[in-house]
Amino acid sequence: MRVSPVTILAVFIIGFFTGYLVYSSTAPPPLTITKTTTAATTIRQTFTTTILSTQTTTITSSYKVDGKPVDLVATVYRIVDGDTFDAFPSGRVRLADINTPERNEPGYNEAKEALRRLVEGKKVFLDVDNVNVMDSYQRLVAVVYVKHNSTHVLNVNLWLVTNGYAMFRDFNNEFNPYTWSLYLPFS
Ligand SMILES: [Ca+2]
Ligand SMILES: [Ca+2]
Repeated sequence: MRVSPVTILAVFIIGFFTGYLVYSSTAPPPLTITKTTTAATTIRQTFTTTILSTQTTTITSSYKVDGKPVDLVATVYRIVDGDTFDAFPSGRVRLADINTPERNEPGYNEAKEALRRLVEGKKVFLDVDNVNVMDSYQRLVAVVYVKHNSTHVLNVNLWLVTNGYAMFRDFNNEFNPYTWSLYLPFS
């Protein structure tokens, strides 16, 4: 039996489309790329937005130091030096308006150990500088409070100065270190 070229062509075309239909119904969906942002960037953006706007979003905690709402509560997991630590979710925190000795300067280790005893592994209550939020190294600038007892917190920045581990350095920001009190009521 002779098969005409038209029949062969028709079978070929039908086969091609059948194959395509089977492929298109079973092929995986096109790859989509989801935009991701690192956690640190998200935290910083959220926090910066919060501080620079109205301080009324969920990040503002319900704790109060001296009757004023605490800007951020964080847990310290690493001491960097006498005036800097890493905490979650705040990221790196630089204690406002004080300065401790740099590495290889006298008093460096003592200041670092003093800060470690005060805050390492603990929950800290941060009053973040509303004026600049961060310094030029992207560290959150804050007055740091830690629980002293059930009714009061300790101003860590001031404690380091009064105990000889740090000096005041009054930067242009929200804080005036000469008005600080060592212990403040906490609720
Ligand atoms: Ca503040
Ligand atoms: Ca200041």
